[in-house]
Amino acid sequence: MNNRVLIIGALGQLGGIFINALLKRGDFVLASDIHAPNSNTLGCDFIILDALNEKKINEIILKHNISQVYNFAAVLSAKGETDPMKTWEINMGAFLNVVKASLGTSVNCIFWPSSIAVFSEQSGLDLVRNEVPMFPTTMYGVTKLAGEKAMSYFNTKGLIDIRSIRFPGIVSSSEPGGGTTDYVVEMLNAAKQNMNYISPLSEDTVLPMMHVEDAVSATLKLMDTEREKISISGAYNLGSFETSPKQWSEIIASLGYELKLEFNEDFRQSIADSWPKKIDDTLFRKDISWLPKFDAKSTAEDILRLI
Ligand code: AKB
Repeated sequence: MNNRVLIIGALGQLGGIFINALLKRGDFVLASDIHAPNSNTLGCDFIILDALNEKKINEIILKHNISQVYNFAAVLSAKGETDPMKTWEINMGAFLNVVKASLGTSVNCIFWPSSIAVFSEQSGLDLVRNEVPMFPTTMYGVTKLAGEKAMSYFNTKGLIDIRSIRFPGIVSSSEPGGGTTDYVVEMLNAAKQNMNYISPLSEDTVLPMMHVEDAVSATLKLMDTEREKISISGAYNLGSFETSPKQWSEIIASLGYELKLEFNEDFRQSIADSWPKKIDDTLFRKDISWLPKFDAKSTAEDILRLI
């Protein structure tokens, strides 16, 4: 049976590509966000919805007989540091309200993305395994870790089925906003427009990244997996490739673009320094039988083609 999916936070970096992938396989999709889109080219119905409004979420779930909720509403790592209290309120509020609004309804599964922001220097950043000490350095990371603990509680108690992946930096043609890894997309846009780029991270700062299509294929495969095959109650690590601003600019140059790169490190540098250089996602690949399709060069090439 096809799913009836509600996407919350659908106008962000991930929404559009998830909508397309879900529609393509025949799912019913209702997109929502706190603001209306500039023009509705989403390909599905859209509704204005504040992720903090539990009552309205519940009404929409009941009205449309929703079976799955993808909850993308969140303030990301860099923006979140400008008002940490508000970041907590929005990120945890959205997480809890979606869970509360779904309990006892037709919703049988929630997808809620976590992030590499849950990790810290204590996690062993050269190759981060799934279960390691975590002392996140941003409020965004704190909310992701708190959400992971809460989802683990709900899953273990059998209250509701919540699934999660710790996403690395996502490379897409849609723009990210407020993240520490945003430079990967910004640099591609600058190259395409023949502009210079000032990187907020130093040239050798290595972080894990992933083509958005790989993020979608991993998520849909996780959502399609029977619960018994999922060996953990919390979030999975997910990796694909690693890059630094310098390596990324060299890849862009190898594809025929002239990009003048300068560096002006800001507060995002210390966030990046507390994040993994490489992710060990053996557990996800074993449980879910998934492999990424793109490496660093094919990711840059494909996204440059799309923007
Ligand atoms: C961010 O940079 O905040 C996000 C993330 C890695 O979760 N892209």
